[in-house]
Amino acid sequence: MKELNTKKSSKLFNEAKTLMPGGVNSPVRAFKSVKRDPLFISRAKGQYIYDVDGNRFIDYVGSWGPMILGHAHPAVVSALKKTVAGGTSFGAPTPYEVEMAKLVRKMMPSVEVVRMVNSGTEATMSAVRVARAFTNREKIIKFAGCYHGHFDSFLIKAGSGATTFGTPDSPGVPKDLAAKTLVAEFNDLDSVKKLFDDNRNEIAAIIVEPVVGNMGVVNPRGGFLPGLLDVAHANGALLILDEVMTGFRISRGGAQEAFGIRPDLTTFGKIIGGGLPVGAYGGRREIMKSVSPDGPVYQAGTLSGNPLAMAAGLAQLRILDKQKNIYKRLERLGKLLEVGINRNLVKLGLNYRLNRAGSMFTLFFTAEAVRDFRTALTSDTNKFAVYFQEMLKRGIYLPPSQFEAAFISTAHTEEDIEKTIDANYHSLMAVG
Ligand code: KE4
Repeated sequence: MKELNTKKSSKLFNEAKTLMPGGVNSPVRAFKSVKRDPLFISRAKGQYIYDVDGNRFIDYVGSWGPMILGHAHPAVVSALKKTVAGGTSFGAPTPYEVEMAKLVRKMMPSVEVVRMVNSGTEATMSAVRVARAFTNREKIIKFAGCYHGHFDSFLIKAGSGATTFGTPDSPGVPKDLAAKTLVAEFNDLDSVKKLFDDNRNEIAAIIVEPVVGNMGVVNPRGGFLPGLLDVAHANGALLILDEVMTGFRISRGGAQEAFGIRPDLTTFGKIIGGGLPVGAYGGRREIMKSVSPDGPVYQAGTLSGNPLAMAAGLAQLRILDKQKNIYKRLERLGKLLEVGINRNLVKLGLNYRLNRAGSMFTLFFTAEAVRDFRTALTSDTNKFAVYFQEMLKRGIYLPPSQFEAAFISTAHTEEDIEKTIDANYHSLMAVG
């Protein structure tokens, strides 16, 4: 397979590295784990992205989730054009925010009251602050392998075993704050119960990715999510569903609709902004009324509810809310890809594992069923790096890490999926 011409990207990357940490504004974009320079993207349309060297790729990153309708969707572009003509930010309430709050509540009825912020991290850190205030407790439970943004309380690695206190997973995180984050194992309710037994009346909340995207895609076992809600409530704690990735992605009403559970708080990001910086958190009215200026829990933001971001998010959400069969189409494309890749694995006598949740998927380079972080880590990341580069040469742009979710959009076609299956076959042969 011929090598890609990415000279302009590499020239830009060399300059970027003298200006920004690692030459990027978010670490995963640096392509470190796939052992090549990142591509600098000039534009995107529908399912395609185009790099500065003129290469075109079928895009399965979709800006890490927001682009569920594909890039530069006409409804989003025209909403932005119309809105920008009237100004970009007022630092005052706008009708757009009312519309957005109403639509979020309609699509996710557990969210009785919602606050807009500017990123998924802001949403999750604020939800944890509210949970700590509402319960008057300080500890939280998260799961190994789940990512909720870069708030200090989340940058924690499990102590030895999953039952000891968290320790910082990044310099700069205070040890005594880290100790308030307890780490359990995803899909292991007993590991959660033990933490509650060992920390009676001290745990404010459990925060969980209901379908994990950040160790690669890992689905909850039957009963796990309802079990979390029960064990949280039995111990006077709240359940926070981090739906930054799954919200409006795996179903119209996110994971809470797909799995039929009503969390106390939900966090959002990505899709809700249509590609612009937006996050949100919300839930039960009695909890959210503690948020300033109704209540004493302070949280604020200059650009929260920004009119441009609201316009883009509303344009996208209204289509997801109204257009019939969107999620059926995403499921059909996802299934087509899953069947094709599994057929390739059988043909090649390979036992790698494909996990999928609707239009989110990850091919793990391991023979073990991937159910949690421990099994995800059995993947061969060197093989993944070779696979990533082989797929890139064949015009397929995957997330540049074994431990990330890939995303299909409604702009992808059956033909794109067939092309991807074919590229997958030849790339797997190259990996061996
Ligand atoms: P942001 O602060 O990046 O908007 O959202 C943080 C976040 C919170 N919760 C979940 C479930 C998330 O997936 C994320 C962010 N996801 C990563 C991709 N795995 C963002 C990509 C990046 O860090 O550049």
